[in-house]
Amino acid sequence: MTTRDNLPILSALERKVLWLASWMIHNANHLRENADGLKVGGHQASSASLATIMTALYFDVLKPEDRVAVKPHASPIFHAIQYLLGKQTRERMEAFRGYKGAQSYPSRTKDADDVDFSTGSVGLGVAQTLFSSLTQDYVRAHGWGTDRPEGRMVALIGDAELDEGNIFEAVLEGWKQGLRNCWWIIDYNRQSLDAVVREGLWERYEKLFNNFGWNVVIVKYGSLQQAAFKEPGGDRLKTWIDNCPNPLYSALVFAGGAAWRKRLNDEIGDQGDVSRLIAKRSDSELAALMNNLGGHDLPAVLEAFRNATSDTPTCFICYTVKGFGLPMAGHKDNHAGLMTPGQVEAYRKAQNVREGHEWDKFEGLSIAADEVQAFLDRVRFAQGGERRLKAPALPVPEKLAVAIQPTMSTQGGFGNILNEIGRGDTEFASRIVTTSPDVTVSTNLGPWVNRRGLFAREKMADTFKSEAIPSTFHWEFSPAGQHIELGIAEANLFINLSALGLSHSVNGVRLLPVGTLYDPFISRGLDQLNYACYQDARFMVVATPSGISLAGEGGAHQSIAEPLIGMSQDGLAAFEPAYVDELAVIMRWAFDYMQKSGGEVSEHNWLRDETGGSVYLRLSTRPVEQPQRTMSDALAQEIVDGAYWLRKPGPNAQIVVVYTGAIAPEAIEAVGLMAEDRRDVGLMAVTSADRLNAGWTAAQRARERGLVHARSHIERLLNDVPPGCALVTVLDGHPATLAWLGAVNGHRTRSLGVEHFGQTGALADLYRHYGIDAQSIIAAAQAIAPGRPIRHLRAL
Ligand SMILES: Cc1ncc(C[n+]2csc(CCOP(=O)(O)OP(=O)(O)O)c2C)c(N)n1
Ligand SMILES: [Mg+2]
Repeated sequence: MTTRDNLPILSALERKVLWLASWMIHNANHLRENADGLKVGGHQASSASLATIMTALYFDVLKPEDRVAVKPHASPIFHAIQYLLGKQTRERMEAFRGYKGAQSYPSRTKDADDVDFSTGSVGLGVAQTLFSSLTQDYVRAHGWGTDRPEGRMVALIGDAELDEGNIFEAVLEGWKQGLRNCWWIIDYNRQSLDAVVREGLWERYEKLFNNFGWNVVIVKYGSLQQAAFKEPGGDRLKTWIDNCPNPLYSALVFAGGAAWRKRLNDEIGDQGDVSRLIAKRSDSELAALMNNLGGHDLPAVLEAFRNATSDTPTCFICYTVKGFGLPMAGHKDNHAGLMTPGQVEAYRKAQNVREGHEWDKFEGLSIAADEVQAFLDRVRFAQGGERRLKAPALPVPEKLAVAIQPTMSTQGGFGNILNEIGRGDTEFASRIVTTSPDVTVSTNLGPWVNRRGLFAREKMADTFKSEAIPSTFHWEFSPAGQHIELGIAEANLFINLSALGLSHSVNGVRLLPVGTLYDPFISRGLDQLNYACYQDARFMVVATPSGISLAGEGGAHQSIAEPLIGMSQDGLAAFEPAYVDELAVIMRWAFDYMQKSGGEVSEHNWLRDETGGSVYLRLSTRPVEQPQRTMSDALAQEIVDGAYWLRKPGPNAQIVVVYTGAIAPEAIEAVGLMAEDRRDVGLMAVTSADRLNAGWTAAQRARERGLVHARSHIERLLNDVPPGCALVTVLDGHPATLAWLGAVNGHRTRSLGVEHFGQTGALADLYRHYGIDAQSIIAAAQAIAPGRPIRHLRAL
């Protein structure tokens, strides 16, 4: 296939794609109305900006193994292309932005037409391509998936998207990790949502990408412009174009041929050759010339893409006009602009599309339908079959071994469990990949890394080891290593987990990614975490240390909100165990859960366990005395379901203490101290407020829908609590995490937790200061369940 041969069909398709996208937007009933009752949204202009580039890519350049993150607002163009390729239905196109219709932003999980990577939160899809490329290298370096050709990971990027920091964090990491096979194509229309972007950014980008080892290809002039520059006076025109400020260029694109002529004549029109160059063109020819930026010129973009044959990461800066080909082209207010019905009508006629035939694929084309169809049937990108690959679930051992010391922390337990897994030569162990943003050692991944090594495509020895200097941790890199060490950027951690956690679908090779970080820094990567969950990546995030329990380590690192994040984040099952035997049960379950797909709600706990998801473990560095017990299947199930009775309340109980996590010793102590003055005090261990809450909500919903016998786990547990009994809940985190328990059966509830933070101190000082020590629990119990004074309550 040569460019020249395909050019007429490609340019017909380019026009068709833009028409279909525009019609789809015009047709959508779900666009927002503004105060004047006019429909806005649909991102017509933003889409149009990429019509040429995406036509060239999808119909010519891309191979089936390539993967693309499409700029969110180019979703209509993407869907139009998939429609032409027979992968998108007219019904979904008609329902664009509506219920079950084509999505406003390309969505892996909600769209039906093979979206490779979701986008929407700008910048994240971009970083996703970079980490997906690293994941591809990881998988292949381990000898997996080599039966498939290597793909390029391609991001289509709005220029204003480059203001997002995570893009640059990713570029830095990519350089460290030897990034290959990654294309970033910048839609350099010099417009953002609000306005026109700063001058000369391209030069900054060029230097920046070059600095990090990328090739930079600038696609500035279209073929009409290139030809005109060769005419006498052409160099003057080129200089004028190069010096024209962004807002002026945009304004003139919008204003059209006559405005171009006036401006050019005013500024350079008295100089012989260039005057003739301008004068010999009609207004519309002059507009076509001036609007012929590289990114709207098929020959120019095809040439740029085809010449990029190396695996060096490559950034294309393609000059474009936002809204190109449409009446709003270039206007700075066009972001939410829509064409008026009159404009659409004129556009329809200009495209030779008959009324009632707007959706017909070949309507109005000057090339015979069967010829276009034959071309579409041959399009390379569409030849690969299913784009969502599948990889079978890996068997997880029945039980994860762990040596439990009498006193240890959950973080210690985590390191110990992974270390035990790392000993084994199982397939399960070989598919675990750990990653951490410079907190590998301090989150206790060290023993695992010592066993399994760090990953790099090239071997790198540990100098301390080769110099025979004793050191606790081996720091050896090799293609067989199973830990990916990242720089301190939590955003990168979550996008890396997002990429690793989609490997089963992208590479057909299942990985079991485990990422560690400090709990408070979940907030720093929260949008990335949300993004990873939204595209249904599967991973385990282990956050430690957490809460004020890290005590003297740093007031600034005390996390409060994270348990609530764990509860509310869709696609993430959150746990906060107190004991290491609980953790072992939870991790075993989690490795299985991460691999599930599809299925129904379980009536046992009203959770959607069969659909699977990712898992968040909130762990602690606080050493806690461990219970001596054998783990029964029933207890293991309760731990996974979210709670169990450490001490069931008796029939006369006035108080039940409910705790989560590292605060267990204080809860136990308080219950012991109250026992002399309060009968039958109960103690409930909550291992997952998230799952308890979700099960409760789902069971209520089921009852409202007529399943009268639906009961969630927490409802069954609280049935053991007499109606007049009060609950005191406590955790090292925001009190709202457990406060809802009172609403389950209407028990009076006092919820203790941490609302303010920042004070360093010894653990006991801090627990007292923030009111989650045993005395505070007793005081709360005394206040909410008055009765005989509790003697062990000290006067405050
Ligand atoms: C993280 C994030 N912040 C804000 C937005 C809202 N937003 C949508 S598009 C856009 C500007 C996009 O400009 P650009 O990337 O240049 O694309 P263009 O509109 O020029 O096609 C903004 C700010 C968003 N989608 N994501
Ligand atoms: Mg832009």
